[in-house]
Amino acid sequence: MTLELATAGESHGPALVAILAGLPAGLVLEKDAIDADLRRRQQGYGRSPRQQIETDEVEVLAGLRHGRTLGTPLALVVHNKDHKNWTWGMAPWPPEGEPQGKGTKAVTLPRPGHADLAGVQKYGLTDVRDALERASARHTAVQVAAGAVAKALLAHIGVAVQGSADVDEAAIDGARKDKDTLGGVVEVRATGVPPGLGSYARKEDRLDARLAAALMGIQAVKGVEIGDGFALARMRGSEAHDEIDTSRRRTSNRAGGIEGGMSNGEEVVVRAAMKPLPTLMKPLASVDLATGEAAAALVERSDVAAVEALAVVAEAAVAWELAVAAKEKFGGDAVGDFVGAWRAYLERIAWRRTP
Ligand code: EPS
Repeated sequence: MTLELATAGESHGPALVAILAGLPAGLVLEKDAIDADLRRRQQGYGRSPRQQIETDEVEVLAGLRHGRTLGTPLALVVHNKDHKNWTWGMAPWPPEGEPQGKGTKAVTLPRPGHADLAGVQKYGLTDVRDALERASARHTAVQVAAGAVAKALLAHIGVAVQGSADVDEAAIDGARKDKDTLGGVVEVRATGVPPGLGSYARKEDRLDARLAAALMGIQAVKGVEIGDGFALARMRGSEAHDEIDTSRRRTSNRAGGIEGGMSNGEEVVVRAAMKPLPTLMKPLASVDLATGEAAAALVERSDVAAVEALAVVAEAAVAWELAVAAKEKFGGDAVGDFVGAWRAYLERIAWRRTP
């Protein structure tokens, strides 16, 4: 069974939801490990005061019994604590009583760089909030929860995934002072990935294409590179490729662990570039959709920078894609089947992870 992920949830709605289908039975999950990743995502320099409202925690509604997966769809929920301030404005059903709290007035000032304008055009909306709530990066919380589950599965085959970000706190302080925002670059490294995840057979099978799509699917990501990526374009072939030694390992890793759309047994290295966040306290020029007049864009509480959060979200996205590719390769209705197929494969290709 293919590993599949479906999510739902708006930023200030009642909750974020994920359904993970295709997990093998008998996978032991630890609530603390999932919650630890949720906490990591909320931290980081430059985050919005919203993070003081939320203390993200996973709730499981289905697919788990006594901490072990049942091989049935796993349903995860992360509640939005801030919803209590939006019960009228974000009520799923027509709200009763007088408007109160946040989100009661229609947003008509689209922010350059956000989903606001194209969202209302595409879906025929009059209130930008109907677009921005789902477009918000808030729902990455539940994707991080799914990534934590993927990491638990990958741990059974010796694969570990870690994201990191370089953060310039002084630059973030400066941007905050100037009512501005910042982006940044994150890197994700996966160790223990055996050769042969993904395939050259079809473009949608390619592991690099899948990782790039997964990272591009995260809010504010505008660029992805695998290994030395763009720098490879300026090298000669003799400098760019990773030579093979007699143990079939590489003496360098400029390819970032992927060749021909498949993992090659080296560390998988990917980077994602995040644009500066588009909600500005000193807003850019826009149009008031209600009047058609020139106006400043919406000003709303937001992050100054979320690059450290992106490192955690990107780690989860890479872990999820690697788990999908590993499940595709090794199969298994029970965790033992999955691990058994992995062992047999490693024996056949005589591959051992580097220490
Ligand atoms: C976001 C705007 C801010 C961020 C939010 C993403 O939310 P709010 O408008 O409620 O302050 O804090 O991120 C999160 C809530 C989160 O948990 O990551 C946006 O517009 O994308």
